[in-house]
This record gives sequence, C-alpha cells and structure tokens, in this order.
Amino acid sequence: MDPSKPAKVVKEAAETVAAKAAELLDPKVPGVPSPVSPSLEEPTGPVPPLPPRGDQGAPDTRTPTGADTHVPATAMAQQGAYLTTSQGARLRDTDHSLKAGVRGPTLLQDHHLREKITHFDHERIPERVVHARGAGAHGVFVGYGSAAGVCKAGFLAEGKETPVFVRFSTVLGSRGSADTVRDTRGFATKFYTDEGTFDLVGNNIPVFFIQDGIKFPDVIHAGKPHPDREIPQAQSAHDTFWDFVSLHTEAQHHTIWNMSDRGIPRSYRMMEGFGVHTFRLVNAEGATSLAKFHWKPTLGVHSLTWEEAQLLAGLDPDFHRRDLYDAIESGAYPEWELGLQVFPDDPEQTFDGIDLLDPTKIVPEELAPVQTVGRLRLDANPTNFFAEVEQVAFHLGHLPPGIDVTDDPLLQARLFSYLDTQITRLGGPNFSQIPVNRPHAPVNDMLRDGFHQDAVHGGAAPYRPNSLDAGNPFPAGADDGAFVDTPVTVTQSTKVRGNPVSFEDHFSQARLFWHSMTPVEKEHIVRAYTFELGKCYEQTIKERQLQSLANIDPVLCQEVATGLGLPAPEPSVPLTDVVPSPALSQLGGTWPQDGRLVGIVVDPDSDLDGLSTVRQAVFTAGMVPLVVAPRGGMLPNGVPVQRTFLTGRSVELDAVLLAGCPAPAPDALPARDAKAGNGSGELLDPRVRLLVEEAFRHAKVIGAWGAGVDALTAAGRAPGEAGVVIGDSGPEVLSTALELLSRHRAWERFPAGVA
Ligand code: HDE
Repeated sequence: MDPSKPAKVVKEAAETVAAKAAELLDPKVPGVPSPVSPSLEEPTGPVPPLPPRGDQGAPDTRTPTGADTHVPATAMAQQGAYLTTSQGARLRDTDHSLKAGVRGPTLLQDHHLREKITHFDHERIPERVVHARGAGAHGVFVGYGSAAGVCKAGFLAEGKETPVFVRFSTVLGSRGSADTVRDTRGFATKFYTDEGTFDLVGNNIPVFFIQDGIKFPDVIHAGKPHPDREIPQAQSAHDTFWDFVSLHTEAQHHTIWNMSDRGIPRSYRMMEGFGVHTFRLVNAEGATSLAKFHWKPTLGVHSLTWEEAQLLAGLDPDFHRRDLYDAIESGAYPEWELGLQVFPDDPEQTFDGIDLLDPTKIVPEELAPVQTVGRLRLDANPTNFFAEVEQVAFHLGHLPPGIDVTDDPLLQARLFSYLDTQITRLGGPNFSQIPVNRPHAPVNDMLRDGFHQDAVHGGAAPYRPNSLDAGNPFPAGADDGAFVDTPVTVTQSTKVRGNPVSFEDHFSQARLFWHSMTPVEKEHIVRAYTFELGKCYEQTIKERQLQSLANIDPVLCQEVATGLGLPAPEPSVPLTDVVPSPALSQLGGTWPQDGRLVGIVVDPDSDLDGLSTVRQAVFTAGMVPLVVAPRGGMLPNGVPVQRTFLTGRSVELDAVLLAGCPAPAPDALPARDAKAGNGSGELLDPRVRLLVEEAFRHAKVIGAWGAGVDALTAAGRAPGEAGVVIGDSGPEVLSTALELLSRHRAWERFPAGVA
C-alpha cells in the first residue's frame, strides 16, 4: 500500500472543509451534485468514497431489531478505496469482459461480468400501484405537549424530539411522470417513535373519492390511463375518470377539490396535509376522543396557475422534487404544525350533524378549530433515492399506544392493503428490516425467516407459550406501554353489504367548498372543469357530470356548460343552505418567503453596480437568486450566471427583478430559440419580454430599477400596475417586492367574472 495515500486523503479532506467554509461566506445556489468540485481531467488515484453532501441525511443506523448501532450512516455506503466485487474482492478491470482473445467470445467463467449484469437486470422493483411518483426527506418532529389531555402517545410530549421521514407524491402518474399535473398529493409521515413507528399516511385534500375501501380499485382503474392505449399519463382529464365520478357521485366532493387550485400545488412545502379519516385517541387515563389530523404549512397554502403547471410539466417535470431538495439544501427548511380537530367519542360518531366515519366529509375548522400539537421540520435530503424514498413502506397499522383506528370503512380496508402491497413491491414480508423502515423502538417479535431476512434471531422457541426460551417474549400490560385495542362496543347488528343513510349526501359539502372560494378561485375551478370535460370524447359523460355540477351549484354548472357548448341541466336534488368556511380559501394572508426563487435579469454589457448587493440581500432574506443573462459563465463582476435567455423561463421563478435592459442577444433568432419569436430589432431581447409577459400573466411580482425600468416599459408594463414595483436601487425594489411576495401573487391581476 502506498504510504503517501493517507496523507493525500487528509489533505483533500482539509481542502473540502476549506471550500465548504468559503461557500458559507458566499452562499451558493442549490443543486450542487457532489461534495467536491470535479477536476477537468479524469481522476487517476484511488481515494475512499466521498462523504455525503452537507444537505443529505440517511436512515439511522439501527439493527433490524431496532438497536442503535452507533456507527455513522456512511458505514451503510461504499467502503474502502478500491473497486470490489459484491464480496469485497478487489477488481482490476471493469471495462472489458473476459474473452478468448481480444476478438473472441466472452467466457462463461467471467463471474464479474455475470455479477454486474445480473444485478443490473434486477435493479428495478415494481412501482407503487398508486402514488408511484414522489419525493422524500428526513426531519424531526417536536411535540408541544398540548395533546396530553387527549392522547398519551409519547412523541407528542412537550419538547420530545422524534426523527421522521416524509414522502410526498402524486396519485395517478407513473414513477417518471411530471410533478405538476392536476392530481391529489400524498403526504405520508413516518415517525420513528420510542414506542413503535407511527405512520400518518395522508393527502393534501381532506376528503376522499370513496366511502368504502372496496371501491378503491374502481376509482384507481378509472383515474389511471385508459387500458388500451395507456393514455393519458398522470391526469384526470379523460373519459374513464369522468365516467366514474359522474356515476359514483360520492366522488364529487373530492373532485371539486381536485379541480380547485389545491390540485396544482406550488410546492410540497406549501401544502396542507390531512389524515382524512377520523382516528380514536386515548389519553393516559384511558379516556378516548375522536380526532382528525391536519398538517399546517408555515409557508401557507399556495398553488401554481394552470398555465404554469402545464409549462412546467414540459420544462421541468421535476419541479416539486427539485423545490423540496433545493429548499433543504439552501437551509430554507420546510415546516408544518401538526394539528388536531377533536370530537367527543360518543356512540353516534357524528359532530354537528356530520358523520365522522364518512371520509367524503370535512368538519369545517370554524366549527371545530384545529389545535396545534407539534412541529415538523424537514432538514435533510435523502442520500440515496432508491434506498430511502423508493423503499420506504408506510402502513396505517403502524400505530403507537394512544392512537387507534375507527370503523371508517375506507380506513378499515387500508389497514389490509398497505401491508399486503409491500409483499410484492419490496419482495417479501421482511420489508420493515430495510434501513429506512427500521423502527427505533426495540423489536421482539416472533416473525421468522422469509426473503431478505436481515435479523439473526436467537433462541429456540419463536412461539408462545414456551418454556425453552424462558417464556420469552412476554406480552406487556397497558402499564408496560402496550398498545391496547380500544374496547369499542359494537352494537348488535346484522352482516350486510351496505352504507349508513348518512353516506347518501354527496353534494352538500362540495357546495360548501364552492361557496367558500373567492371569485378568483371560483374562476379557476370553472376553468379546470371546462378544460377536463373538454378533453373527454363522449358527450354523454360531459352531460352526466354537468348534472352533478348542477347539484353542487347552478352558477358553476352554467359557466362550465357554456364553455362546453351544452345546456345546463336543473338540479336533481334540493340545494342545501351552506355556511361558507373561509379556512378553505388560499387567499387573504401573508406568509414567509423562504426558499422562493427570484430571477434577476441583467445586461452584462452595462452597469452591474449593486447586483452583488441585491443578490446577497435575496440570500439574506432566505430566498434563492437566479441571475438571468444572455449567455452563461461569469459576469464581468464575477457573479455567476444560473440561467440564460435560452434556458430560463418565468415559470420557475416567484418574482422577476429587472436590473438591466439587455438588447437582443445574437441567438435571439427563432431558428436558435423559438421563444425569440419575431423580436429582432427591438430595444429588449424578446426572451426577456416573454419572461416579463408571462410573469405578469401569472400575477407574479415584477421589480425594476435603473435601466431595468426601460426593460419593463419595453415589455409593455408600467409602474403602478398591481405587483409591479420600481425604485432607485435594487435593495429598495427588493424590500417592496418582498412584501408583495408574502401574499404569493398580485391577485388583483386575475380578472374574475364569477362572484
Ligand atoms: Fe393509499 N395506498 N389507499 N390512500 N396511499 C398506497 O401503499 C389504498 C387512501 C396514500 O408515499 C399503497 O405502499 C387503499 C387514502 C398515500 O409510500 C396501497 C385505499 C389516502 C400513499 C394503497 C387507499 C391514501 C398511498 C400503494 C382505500 C389519504 C403513498 C403503495 C381503502 C388519507 C405512500 C403503498 C408512500 C399508497 C392502498 C386510500 C394515501 C396500494 C386500498 C384515503 C399518501 O397500499
């Protein structure tokens, strides 16, 4: 072994630390692929595997039975300095197969070739049958202690910190589908509590399409692409979806949420989460309550516009996962408060006339306020997507003492499905031994053997009762922290395939939702229905859905019918009076701007004074500046360019600042960049003009100073328009822009015809 190697490694590590320290002084735009800057030449000497990047976390190093191994997470990654086989034998060559002569056939003897190809052939596992597309991150949950009166679960105790892993997802699309499609989003959280893992497997919409789990295959078969041509991917704008929801009208409440801006979130960080079902909580005295779980994002609930969502699906299909990872990398850690709506556990299981066992119903927050019980912060990206995000397995039956289920028939079916699905997806019954799924509580089960068994179980008697293992393991009593199923009384009844009468109301809460929207949100809903039904082939399906819309609200129905060129039917059910719930609207508040993307358009050939100050100020405000210039590389003042007029597009930005008025660049030609249109001969590069036009159309904040004001005017905008701000200097414009950005959009710019 070359004795100089260790010294070389130490030197390189020191250089990495120094580079990191320099980065702290000059914050970088997130997206760094590796902890070290690559050399131009191919590296020649062996070095140990690089450490993870600063933003990355990994599952705790636990044994399959939950014990802390106290080894660093990197011990689960590659070890040593040399390439090896899977058995650790060093390899000399991985580029050429072993052949009988350089032009001869490959030899069966080539065990390295066979190991490499065989493993590669089996790298994929089945994608999730639903929620296949997703992204995840590590974090920590801190309890407030405020839940103590209703729930004894230890992770809710005041100040208690519990590691978590969260996976966000879309429902319908395949694993490689676009992030910004109109769909429900999954919001699944694994709490590694000391008392056993708790999985809260929720969505960003508080109700579901169906009331009984037996209908799940039906709704998913309808929502997935048509079985013959397998189109369309990851969307509901097609005949089978609308065929099902217009016939199975209990889906109408969830569907109107999907058609609202909730169906196209701006970011995972800006979504609410809901447990959907009513759960049963148990306190230390054994008293029970019914409760619904809510996640409230610190950044508020915000959405894309439909045009942004569509453009992004092509321009950046990874928009939501990139946003999550970049925010964490840049230190803008996403946060949510966990909240509870609590109801008395009476035999009726209703609240204010609302059936708590019906997962198509909400309880408006104005009737039962959401009480916050803890805070979640996501602070580390995965180190390896497959190991962590793809292999994480959630299950509603992962419950700690203090949280129990109810008889909601959707919840009951889920208790079966989540365990069952992992057997195929993760290749056997031992998926809880995969690192990201390993509990942090001691595991002492009598489950044995099976594919991928990682535990080395001791003892002779994995059965009870036994005397050979001294009777171990012993069941615990409630005082020893056992999970005790709540002894709920089941009233004498008859076996039946049916629903309670209360489940028959399919429209009143969809109507409640519609009437809780502001005019601009109603406009978006009208457009979404008109778009989706407009994409259906069959007129009868459109007509049938119009009947459901008439039963929700005649104005909604009329507007959509007009767009479809069809008559609006009369309601076929009595329209109930509803009291709007303002909590359902996204508008009206102000929120932190952490992790927002601010584009700064510059003209490198003119005055760049103040650019560094503005860029730094954007970083200081917890946001990310993206410098947009005619060409890549470095500006004359040393500031790096992140987007060119060719690569940049307004949809990835939350605000646009114009720091110059760049003349059309040499590549501003339709042949080089279709975005350039016929803009030659203008004062302003036509791509910048488009950037401003789109930003304005999407009601984004636009700021300008100096020559940037000329660019603003050349793009057809004027100071004084809503959300358009000019000033004498960059910092001055930025501070006003920040205030405007805290409202998410300049909502006044969206005209609204539906009151
Ligand atoms: Fe799921 N669901 N679901 N679901 N679900 C799955 O489990 C299922 C339902 C939700 O990031 C699957 O491991 C049935 C409601 C999320 O890994 C599967 C029924 C809600 C995720 C499954 C429902 C959800 C899933 C697919 C009706 C919101 C992604 C892979 C009875 C409260 C979790 C997997 C992740 C995943 C079945 C209804 C949310 C097949 C049968 C209601 C967020 O088991």
